[in-house]
Amino acid sequence: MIDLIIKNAKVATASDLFICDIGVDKEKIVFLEKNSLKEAKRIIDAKNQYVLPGGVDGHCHLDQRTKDGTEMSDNFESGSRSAAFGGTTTIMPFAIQFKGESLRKIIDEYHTRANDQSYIDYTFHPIISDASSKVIGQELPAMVKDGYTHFKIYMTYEDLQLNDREILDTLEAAGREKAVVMIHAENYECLKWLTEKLEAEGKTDPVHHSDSRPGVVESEATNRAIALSRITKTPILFVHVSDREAIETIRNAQNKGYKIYAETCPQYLFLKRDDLKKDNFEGAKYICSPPPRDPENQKYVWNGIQNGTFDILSSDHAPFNFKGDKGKMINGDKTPFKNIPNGVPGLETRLPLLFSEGVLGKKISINKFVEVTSTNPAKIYGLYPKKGTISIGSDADIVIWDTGIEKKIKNSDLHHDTDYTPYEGMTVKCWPGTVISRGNVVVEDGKLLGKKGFGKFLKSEISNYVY
Ligand code: DUC
Ligand code: ZN
Ligand code: ZN
Repeated sequence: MIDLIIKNAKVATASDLFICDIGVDKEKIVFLEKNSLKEAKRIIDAKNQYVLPGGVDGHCHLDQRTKDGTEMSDNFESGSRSAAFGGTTTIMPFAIQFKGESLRKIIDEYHTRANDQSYIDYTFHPIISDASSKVIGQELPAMVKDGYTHFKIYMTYEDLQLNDREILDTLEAAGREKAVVMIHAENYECLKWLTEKLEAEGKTDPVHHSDSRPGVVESEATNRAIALSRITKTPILFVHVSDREAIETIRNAQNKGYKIYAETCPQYLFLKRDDLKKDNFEGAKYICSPPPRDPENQKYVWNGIQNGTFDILSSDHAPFNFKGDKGKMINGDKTPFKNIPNGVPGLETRLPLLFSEGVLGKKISINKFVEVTSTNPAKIYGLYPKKGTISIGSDADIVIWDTGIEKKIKNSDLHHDTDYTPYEGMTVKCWPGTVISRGNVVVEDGKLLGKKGFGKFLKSEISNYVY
């Protein structure tokens, strides 16, 4: 007898929508059949609700080392727990390299942070901030061979940024090794210059974070990174794209046939610049980079999802507590914006927000939802078809969604360890009811049934996107 059958499932993949029963045995999907007469140790009736592949969150930060005295408020345990409650069954956080460090060392160190902690499966993206010839020439090829086939580089942040020449060297090596390069595109010199001007005028409140990083800071770097990608003939993937001009620049390059991929995040669909103006330092809760833009800009982000400019929608969960001296208030409630840690939490709310406003709000199809939140990140980061779809032989990572409900998002109901959500008070019309990871029920009826440490590290294959 097999382990589980989910009956009467309205299954959506990135390409299809059909009603069937799903058979699960030994962590895998073993059949998709209409009105199956087979027996199983457990039967769950999905009652014709949507049954989707578990979400794959291609970009989140957990227990990431910092250099400024701040501390992330979520680690692998709390982050993976809240991801599971939000319908995500695979996460991809970042192993950060600071200058002078070996990639091998930082990957090993990050494994010790993750080991036996996660409720769901995970892989890592290394961050390369030291593009020395040893790192690029020896460590990067070894890393790719070991199953870390995707990494991130930065065009900003004092400690992390690579200059154009270093980016060229890194892209050339990535192209040779067939690694996916994720790029944080903001022009560091421009935002530093703007920051100094704002400080000289005494403008250090949270909202001025947004003034230090106007859209052109992002679109200039985007345009330049595309040029560097063309020169080295290496595909690139822009992460957390927010600005309309940057979106147009990416779209133009894609239309010309360049292999340019892009990710956006809920903060650019649901948050806005004015949120950073909130009183009592509350604006700091919304500081992330790039910053939330104006409501008009949100239409361009939706359109970029609709027309395929964006391949992926990730959370970019970058959690810092609002209160206390390790997070947003590292220097009290007058901390100048320059010193406020960047990032917003969002692992648990990513899928309900997009499903509710996107699918139920008729902005995108259910197939597009699955594509950008599960299938494409699995494909781009070399985990497909093990992850990212409902098909025979795939891991049984499955979410049964409740729709026809109304739920107000409240931080007190979420399962991360962060003391706020920027989406407090927003109403969604769906929520994951049952969340299954490799055939094991992790969350059911609002209860955590999964086990810490069940989640395993996933080695990535070379992505088809960088052929
Ligand atoms: N970049 C990220 O990827 N996440 C949070 C903040 C940032 O600058
Ligand atoms: Zn970034
Ligand atoms: Zn990020």
